[in-house]
Formats: sequence, C-alpha cells, structure tokens
Amino acid sequence: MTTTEFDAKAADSGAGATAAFLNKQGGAAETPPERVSQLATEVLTAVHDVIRRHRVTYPEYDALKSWMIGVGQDGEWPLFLDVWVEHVVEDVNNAHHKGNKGTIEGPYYVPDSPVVSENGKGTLPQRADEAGTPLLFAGQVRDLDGAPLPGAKIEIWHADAHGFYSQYAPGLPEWNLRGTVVADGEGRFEITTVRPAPYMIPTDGSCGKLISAAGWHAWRPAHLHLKVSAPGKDQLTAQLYFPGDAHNDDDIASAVKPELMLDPQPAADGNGETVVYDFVLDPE
Ligand code: MBD
Ligand code: FE
Repeated sequence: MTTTEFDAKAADSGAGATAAFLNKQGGAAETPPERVSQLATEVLTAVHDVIRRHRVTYPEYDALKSWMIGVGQDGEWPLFLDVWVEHVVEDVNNAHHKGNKGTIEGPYYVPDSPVVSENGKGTLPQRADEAGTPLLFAGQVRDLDGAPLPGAKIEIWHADAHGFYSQYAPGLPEWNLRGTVVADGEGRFEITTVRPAPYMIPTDGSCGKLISAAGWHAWRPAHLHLKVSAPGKDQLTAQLYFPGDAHNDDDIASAVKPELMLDPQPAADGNGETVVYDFVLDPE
C-alpha cells in the first residue's frame, strides 16, 4: 500500500457505506412469503450441510457468531456482500444483455454527482495537485444496432492514486474523482481524470479479519466505476480495468471480465495516457 497523508479506518468507510445504502433503499422488496421461505430455507440448509460435512465445533460456531456481530458493528455488511456475493447477483440478472458486459456496483457509488461536461467533454473534480498519471478516457455510447445515443449519461467514480474514494475516506474533497458526463449529439464523450491505484479493502475491520484468518489477500485491481444510461435503455453498471495489474486474475470481489479490460496508450502530447472504450446499451 502506498503511504498517505491520512489513515482510512474500516469503521469510517463502513459506517458511510451502510448509511448511504440505507438512504438509497426505498424499503424491502415486495417478495411473496413463498419465495422468502424457499430462499431462506435453502440458504439455511446450505449452512447446515457445511456444519455437518465439516463437523463444525462450538468454538468455531462462537467465532462465527462474534465475527457476524462485528461485521454489523463495523458497518461492513455492504462491503462484505458486495465483495463476496454481488458478482453472482450481477451475473444472474444481466446474463441476457447483448450489449456491454457489466459488473458489480460495489459499496461506494454516490448518486447525483456533479455534471462536469460541456459538449461531451469534461474533467472530473480533482485537487490542484491530484497525484497519478493523467488519463483521457474517450468513447461513444450506442444501441444494439450501432446507432449513437445522443445525450447518454456517463456517471463515473473511482479511487485516487492512493486507493481512496471520496466520501468514504477522510480528508478528500466531497466529489473528488466523481462526476457525470453527458455525451454529445453523437453519443461521444471525453473524460479527463487520473489513473486510479489498485484498491485494498479495509484490513482493520471484520472483512479484514476474515481475510487474514483465511490467509487471503485484500486487493482489487485498479478500476474505474461507471453507470451509463440513456432513455429507453437498460442502465449499464460496469467497471473498467487496466492490463498488467497484479490482481486482474485474483480480484477479491471476482468482478473482472475480459470484455472490461482497457487498452491505454501513451498520450500524443506525452502527458499521461489516452484510452478509447465504447458502450453498447441494451433496450429496457
Ligand atoms: C471497491 O472499490 C469495490 O469496487 C468493491 C466492489 C468492493 C470494495 C471496494
Ligand atoms: Fe471500487
């Protein structure tokens, strides 16, 4: 991990992610009791099977209990679920898409980021001395027939060059490296930002305890988060990755797909990198 001017605490980012999630939730889904019963029974049966198969002991059962209590106390249920469960939900729900592959949203999305574009071009909010390689990310948003989608909306958020997300780590400007870009009349966009660093999920909380107790690592490869939308189209939630990252093949969140790999090139003016990536949206 790179050294930073501040220390992000699991309990800070966890509490933030929990509050943000509860805030955006309209309430429980209207799930009929038959389905709740079936899903709950099958999950519990799977747990019972593991206990029987591995003869789980009382000390192990108590360790599980105190760990689960800790996940809640640290506010890490959003982190735990998005890292170890969401990728399957995403897979099941977006398998029918013929356009771009998507991937998980993760715990750090914030809606209504400032619109930073004019005629499809914009720079993400960043500090005057923002660290990291400048990155120009350009592309076009189209439908399945290849028709451009004028005015498509691209929401983008990502970690800084130290691996921290604004609003989930102390000391960062509120909307740092978060913004909304509206594509031009031909669905084209050009976003100026900096390359994010690989992301290490907090190791000082309960998710970190699981990782170290199991001998796993805590890393996600560097990634850009995106939500791309246009009227009449299914919103695409995706992440884009950088070739050569040490964790592209063992992302702790299992969210990398070959279709989501970028191909950055040195910028023509010698200042940083340029990358082109187009989006194809499915109909609603
Ligand atoms: C992240 O930045 C992220 O994208 C996911 C999925 C989980 C934890 C942190
Ligand atoms: Fe992320």
